[in-house]
Amino acid sequence: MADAGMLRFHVPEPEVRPGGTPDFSNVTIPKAGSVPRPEIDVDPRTIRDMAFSIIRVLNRAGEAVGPWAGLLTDEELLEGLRHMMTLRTFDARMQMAQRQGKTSFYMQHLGEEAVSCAFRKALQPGDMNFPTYRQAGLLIADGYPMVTMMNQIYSNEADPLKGRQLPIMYSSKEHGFFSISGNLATQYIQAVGWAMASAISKDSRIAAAWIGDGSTAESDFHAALVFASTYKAPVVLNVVNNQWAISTFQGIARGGSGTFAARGLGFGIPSLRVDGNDYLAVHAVAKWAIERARRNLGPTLVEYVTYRVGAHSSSDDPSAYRPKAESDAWPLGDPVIRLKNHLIHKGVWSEQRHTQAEAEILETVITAQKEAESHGTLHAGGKPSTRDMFEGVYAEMPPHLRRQRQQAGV
Ligand SMILES: Cc1ncc(C[n+]2csc(CCOP(=O)(O)OP(=O)(O)O)c2C)c(N)n1
Ligand SMILES: [Mg+2]
Repeated sequence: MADAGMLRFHVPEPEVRPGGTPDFSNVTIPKAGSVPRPEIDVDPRTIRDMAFSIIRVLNRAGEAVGPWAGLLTDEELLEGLRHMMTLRTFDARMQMAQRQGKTSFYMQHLGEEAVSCAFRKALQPGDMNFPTYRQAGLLIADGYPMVTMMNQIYSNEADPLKGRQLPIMYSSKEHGFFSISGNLATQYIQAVGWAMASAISKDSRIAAAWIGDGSTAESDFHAALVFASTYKAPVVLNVVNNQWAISTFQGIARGGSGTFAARGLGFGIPSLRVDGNDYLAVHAVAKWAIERARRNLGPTLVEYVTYRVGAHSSSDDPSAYRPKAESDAWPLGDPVIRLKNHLIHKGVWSEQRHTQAEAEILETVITAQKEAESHGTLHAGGKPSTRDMFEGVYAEMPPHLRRQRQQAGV
């Protein structure tokens, strides 16, 4: 009782700092196949424990096991592997392009490829994602042209967004990819609002909201959950828990709730956790949640348990705040290697075909990059026209902008 009467202030601390030995012994990993698959119209009160477990399909031997397995054909799985490999190669090339000064900024998905690639395949055309900057797999897996993505990254003359957005902040209505906003968590309330509007107009398209672990600390996240639960909006509420928010570990935003999925329980929202490095598990859980939304059963909160292997962005150096080998110690492995091993186990893939696919994909990405660079990069070649800067915002241009445009001579 030495400090009776003296108040204490608690700041959660990560287990390990740079120089320490990575330790994930506090991350409880259930066996693959061990979490049941409830009926779509399950009473949310009966599955509250799912917010504290992890749905997994792929086991260590590369087998797909349990009630969430068996939804995808071999062809679909091979396509999924190709999407993830493409995203990884795209990332590596664009990261390098940033280092070469061809763009000002880049953000990688390393280790998180399964989340966005598998989720996209569970959606239908017309559904709308409200993504963050770490879900480019939604575009890659939907066949959005890589050249167009690169044009945006280079802010060149063929950039569909005309240099108005930060590199990687894509936008494509046709591909169900709402314009990315750098203001974290704003997309969560927008997704719920869009979903409500879809229901009000008696449409059949559902929305998917995306947020990172750190951004759940924003009040927009909580406001979105109020609206989603009260109005049973047709929306899937995705939380990508990659353990880090730049240099802040997930324990800060998670606070005392135990898991991010558990945040949904107070709102009566069915809340699941899934192995985010397991393509099959992500896809199966996404299907389940999307079907609930489409059948007017309301929102589902899904926490993807994964790990951000790369730096936060091209402006970040993680060795300043976490042990260098921490990603190697991550107990859920690598999503590309796990799906590759599964397909080899099934006899529909091999090391040799994988190496060959890597080379083919690299060639495709380089070809796209050459084409994009022919339209210009940050410091060389074609740029969006100065005139574009004035267009497309106001239906009728205000006098002060008209004057500025005249001054600029465009
Ligand atoms: C409202 C707001 N606050 C802070 C930032 C600065 N910021 C950009 S990314 C980031 C970390 C986000 O971490 P998380 O939500 O876990 O997503 P991750 O980067 O891990 O995918 C922060 C703090 C911002 N862009 N917007
Ligand atoms: Mg994060």
